[in-house]
Amino acid sequence: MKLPVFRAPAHHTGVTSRVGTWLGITFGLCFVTGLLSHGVQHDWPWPTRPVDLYRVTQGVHVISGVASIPLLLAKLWSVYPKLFERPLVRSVPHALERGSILVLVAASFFELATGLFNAAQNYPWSFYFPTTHYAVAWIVVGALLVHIAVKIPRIRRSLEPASTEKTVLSRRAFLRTTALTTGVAVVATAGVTVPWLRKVSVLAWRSDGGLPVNRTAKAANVVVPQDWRLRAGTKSYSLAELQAMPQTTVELPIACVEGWSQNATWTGVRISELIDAQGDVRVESLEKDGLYRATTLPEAFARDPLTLLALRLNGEELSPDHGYPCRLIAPNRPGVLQTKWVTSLEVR
Ligand SMILES: Nc1nc2c(c(=O)[nH]1)N[C@H]1C(S)=C(S)[C@@H](COP(=O)(O)O)O[C@H]1N2
Ligand SMILES: [Mo]
Repeated sequence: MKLPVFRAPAHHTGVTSRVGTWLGITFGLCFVTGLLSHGVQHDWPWPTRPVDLYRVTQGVHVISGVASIPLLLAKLWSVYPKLFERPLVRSVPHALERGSILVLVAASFFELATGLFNAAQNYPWSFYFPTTHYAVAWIVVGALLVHIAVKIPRIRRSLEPASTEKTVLSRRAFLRTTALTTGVAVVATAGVTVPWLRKVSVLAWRSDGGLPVNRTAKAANVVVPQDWRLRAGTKSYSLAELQAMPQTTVELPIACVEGWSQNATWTGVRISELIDAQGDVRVESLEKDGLYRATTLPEAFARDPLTLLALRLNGEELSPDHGYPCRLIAPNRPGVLQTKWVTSLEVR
C-alpha cells in the first residue's frame, strides 16, 4: 500500500506546536476554573469576597472551553497525517505515547462536548453531569501532562524560526484562521456572562433585560401553602412579618454553573437578623425532591451583611419562578446554591 504524503503547511510541526501551546493555555484555564467550581460546591474553603469572583471564574471556565473547541479541531487537522505513519508501533514507549494520545483526544472531546451541551442547558445523557465531567477532567490533565512531557524537545525545535519565506506565510495564514475562528466562537457565546458582549453574542442565551429563570416553580412542583411561614431555628415568620422587618437592598449576580450570569437588585432581610449563625446554616426549600432543593450556607456567608433572604427582585415582589415567597441570595456563590422557595433555616 502506498501511503499519502502530506506537505500542506498546516501539517508542519511549527503549526502543531503553536496551536498546541494555545490549546495548553485554554485547557489550563478551563481545568483550574473547573476545579474551583467543583470545590465551591463541595465545601472547600471559599471567600465571600470579591462578590463577583465565582462569576468571573465560571465565565472563564465556559469561555476557555468554547475557545478550546476550534483549537482542538485545528490541532487534530494539523496532526492527522501521523495516523498514516508506519510502522504503526515502533517500540513500547512509542506504543504508550500513541495510546496516551488516543486517551487524551477521546477524553478532551468528551469534556468539550458535554461542557458545551451543559452550557446550552441541554442534557441528552443519563449520567450525572458534574461527577462525570469532573472525573474525566483528571484523565485529560493526566494524559496532557504525559503528552507535553514527551513532546517538549520537539515543541522547542519546531518553534524555532523556519527556513523558507513562502511556507512560513501559509503557515501563518492557517494560524490566523485558527485564531479568528476561536475569536468568533468566543464572541458568539461570551455574552452569557460579559454584559457588553450580550448584543453581539448571537449564540448566547439572551434575556429580555430581566434575570433568566433556571428552573420554574412549575418544573420544581412548588406550591406555596396558604399558611406558609418561614422557620428560622426556633422562631417562625409569616411573609407579612418578614416584610415588616428592616429591609436591606444589595446588588448581586446570579452566576450559574452553566456559565450565564447576571446582576440584579435584591431586597429582603439579612440572614444574620433571622438566625444567630453559630455554625453553618442549612437552607431548605419547598421543593420536595429536586437535586438543588436544599443547600448549606457556610457560617461566614450566613453572617455576611450582604447575604439576604430576598423578598424582592429589581424592585418588585419575587415572582414564583424566581423563588416566591423568599429566596437566598449571597455574595460570591454559584447560582445552584442560591436556593429559591426557602421555607426553613437551621443552624447545623
Ligand atoms: N429550590 C431550588 N432553588 C434553586 C434551583 C433549584 O432547582 N431549586 N436552581 C438554582 C440554580 S441552578 C440557579 S442558576 C438559580 C437561578 O435563579 P433564577 O431562576 O432566579 O435566575 O437558582 C437556584 N436555586
Ligand atoms: Mo444554575
